[in-house]
Amino acid sequence: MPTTLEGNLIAEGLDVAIVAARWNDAFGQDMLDGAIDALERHGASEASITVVRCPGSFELPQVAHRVAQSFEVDAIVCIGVLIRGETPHFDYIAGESTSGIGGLGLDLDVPVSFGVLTCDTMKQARARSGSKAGNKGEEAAMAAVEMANLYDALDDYDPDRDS
Ligand code: DLZ
Repeated sequence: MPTTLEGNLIAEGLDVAIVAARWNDAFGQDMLDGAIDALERHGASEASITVVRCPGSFELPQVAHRVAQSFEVDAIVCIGVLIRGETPHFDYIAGESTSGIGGLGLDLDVPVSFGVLTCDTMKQARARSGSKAGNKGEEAAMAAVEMANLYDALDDYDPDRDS
């Protein structure tokens, strides 16, 4: 049998920071609430969750980077809502936000999850922030928990232990 390493969904004992952008907060707040609720339902205490608010999705990578420098966390969840307008502005912000958050995950010692909606319409944003298509804030929170526990499992793993 090969060894399989994976992270569980137990949030007890994990310190998690949620960085949430304020743009389109009608949907962002529901995603933030979903993320907090998911963490608490999986064992995180209120005191172990820190919410950091920033202006827009463009700022998410900058603030998440600063969070990792400022205090100890086991994982960071980024939450934002981008809704396409009439100009290419959306594409520039979405690109920076996505590649910035992805790059951070590679640079930092802790996982950074991506709870950023990139929608063409408000209807799509509504569907993904707690109605028909689920709650992407909740999904990002659970991905962060799984990743933090996976990193712990990797840190503890010794391939030579049983040989
Ligand atoms: C400027 C802007 C626009 C047009 N649209 C959004 C959006 O849909 N979602 C979002 O999170 N932020 C948006 N922003 C704000 C930028 O992310 C950023 O905060 C500003 O350009 C200031 O740097």
